[in-house]
Amino acid sequence: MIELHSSPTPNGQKVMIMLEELGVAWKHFDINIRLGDQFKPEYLKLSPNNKIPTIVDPDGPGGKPYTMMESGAILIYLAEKFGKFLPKDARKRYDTLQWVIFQMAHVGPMFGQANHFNTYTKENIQYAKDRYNNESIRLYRVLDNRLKDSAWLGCDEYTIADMATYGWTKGHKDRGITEAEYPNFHRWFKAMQARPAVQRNDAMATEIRERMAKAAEGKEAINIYDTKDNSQRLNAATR
Ligand SMILES: N[C@@H](CCC(=O)N[C@@H](CS)C(=O)NCC(=O)O)C(=O)O
Repeated sequence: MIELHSSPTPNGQKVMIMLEELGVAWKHFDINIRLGDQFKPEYLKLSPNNKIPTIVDPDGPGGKPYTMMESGAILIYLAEKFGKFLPKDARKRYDTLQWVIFQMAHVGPMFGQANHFNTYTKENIQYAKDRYNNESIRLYRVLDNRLKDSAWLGCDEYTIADMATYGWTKGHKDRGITEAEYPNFHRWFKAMQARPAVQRNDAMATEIRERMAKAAEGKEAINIYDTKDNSQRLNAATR
């Protein structure tokens, strides 16, 4: 049984969607990043960068247990292990990998920074808001243009590139990404929502969030955005 040590954020959910699409046996181990579980020494042994998600495959390469961090790498690993959602045809395969890496390098980091400066910072830093919001809008245009030429993000098949990107794009309404202006993006988004594995993931994500909120009752949250504290937490846990 594949272990997913994670939290149902967009990065966690992309792996949940993949595991559901594959229909393999897997189990979610809750890592509550608000409580600082990612800095516990036992988690740092799995994920040295103190971030979710991480998987542990008891039957990894060479028949031995294998542990992995980084959601894009995890998707590629699972796709290769089970021979699904990363086409064998060279062109389609490299196209898909380009769009997985596009999500990892652009969509995730830029949307993440936009969320941070729009919602989580106490100060109103207009320069940062503009920079990341404008970049996010530009990335929606890139997605829409790609989906004008291609049924799915990677190629003409549903792949790990779609799974990687979907969760990050759920905030499109708040960003003013209208159906009239971004019709191809919306067509794709609806096709994603219609997938049974994506629907099962949404239900599971709600369940996990509720379970984690209950387990966190009465416990003190950390400020995960305080990079200085996080640096000290990592030092203390690994020294
Ligand atoms: N590139 C990494 C990003 C992982 C990441 O940023 N995870 C966040 C949640 S979505 C996290 O664990 N944050 C906890 C922290 O920063 O302490 C991936 O895709 O796996």
